[in-house]
Amino acid sequence: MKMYLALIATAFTLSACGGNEPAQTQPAAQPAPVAASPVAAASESNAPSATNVPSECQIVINSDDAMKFDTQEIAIKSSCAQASITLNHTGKTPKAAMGHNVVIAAAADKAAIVADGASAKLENDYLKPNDNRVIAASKMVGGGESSTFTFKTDKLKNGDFEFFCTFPGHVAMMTGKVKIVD
Ligand SMILES: [Cu+2]
Repeated sequence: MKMYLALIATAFTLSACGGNEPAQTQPAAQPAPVAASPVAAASESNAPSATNVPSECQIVINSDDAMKFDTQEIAIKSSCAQASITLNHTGKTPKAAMGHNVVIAAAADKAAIVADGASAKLENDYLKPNDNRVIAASKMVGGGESSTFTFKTDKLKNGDFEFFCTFPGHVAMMTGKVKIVD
């Protein structure tokens, strides 16, 4: 019986070693793959900000090195008193060259927020500090980075609202509507 167990243990050890070898030969500098489930990845790394937001009120937006968001509309359910938005940058270009953020504001305030943001420079994520026209905003992210923010939706009840990126030159390509839907 002891011999039998020893054989099993030996076989297990051998198969475990065999399984580890391919992983060790992979280049260490390989870029991390984009998370298969952005929502799950975001709630892990940003748990404090999204903990109280139901999954149906959690929105994921992807952006890339081609200066694009993967959606032109953010639809927030009217039942969501709070919503969270996770912005993923699936590209590789650093923030200084191809940074993106998501800013939510009244459509009428967009141009002025973007203009003041350009003056505020990258060190302020291209947003004027304490700009009270901004309803909510993510951090500026570069390739491979993500940012999650949570906000109350009550300011979105009346009027036209948009989301956009304030990195200089991006707003024409990177903007869309924010809507409250049933
Ligand atoms: Cu951008």
